[in-house]
Amino acid sequence: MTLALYGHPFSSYTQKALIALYENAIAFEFRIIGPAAPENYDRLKRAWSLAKFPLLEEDGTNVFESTSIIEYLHLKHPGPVRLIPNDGDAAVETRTLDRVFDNYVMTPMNAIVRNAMRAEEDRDPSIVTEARAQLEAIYGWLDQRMATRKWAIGEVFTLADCAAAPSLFYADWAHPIAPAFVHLRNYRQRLLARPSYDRANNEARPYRHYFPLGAPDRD
Ligand SMILES: N[C@@H](CCC(=O)N[C@@H](CS)C(=O)NCC(=O)O)C(=O)O
Repeated sequence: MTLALYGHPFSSYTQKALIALYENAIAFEFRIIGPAAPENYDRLKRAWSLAKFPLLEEDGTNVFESTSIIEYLHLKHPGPVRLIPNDGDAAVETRTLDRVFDNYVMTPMNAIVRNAMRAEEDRDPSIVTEARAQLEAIYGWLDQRMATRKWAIGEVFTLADCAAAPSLFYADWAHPIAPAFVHLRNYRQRLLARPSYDRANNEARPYRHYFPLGAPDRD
């Protein structure tokens, strides 16, 4: 039985899935998407025609979308860290916060990054202005929320924190979290110190030069 994850160490959504694998020490094979392994990209493309990664493969089953990958791991490879709480209300809150981080942190952060990757003449400053405003709004909302919580939904580390770690990591690079948002900044630091994310972050270090806005000399 082989569990394989297709992705790239520097990819935010790959990191989200890696955190879940590392939290419960699940054995898997990492298959990198990149020029050195074209066969991995071919496999990804056959399994999911949009070729977005990560993709999880197990004995002929393909699971794409990072949230669904974590839901799959929760069902098929349960471990001591229950990333989806058993309590129904807490599970709804977890899934809501997972959507918040993907849709309202990761998406505007990606918009800024993708714009910077375009040729100079194709860049659109209005995309960046809008994305910065969206990030500023969600930073404020999250800062209030994190004033009374250790992790996204409270005392337990969940799927929502798997989404939060890479999204806040890169969002702060693209649009720094202001010092006034002290609760959010502290939460980001807690995420960075979590061993599962620390490992994913360290594995991504060799690729920091890929960050089109220039990676800051920290974190
Ligand atoms: N909603 C997807 C997003 C996946 C995604 O956009 N992945 C990026 C890498 S972080 C990707 O595949 N980029 C290459 C592309 O869009 O062709 C998920 O949660 O897995």
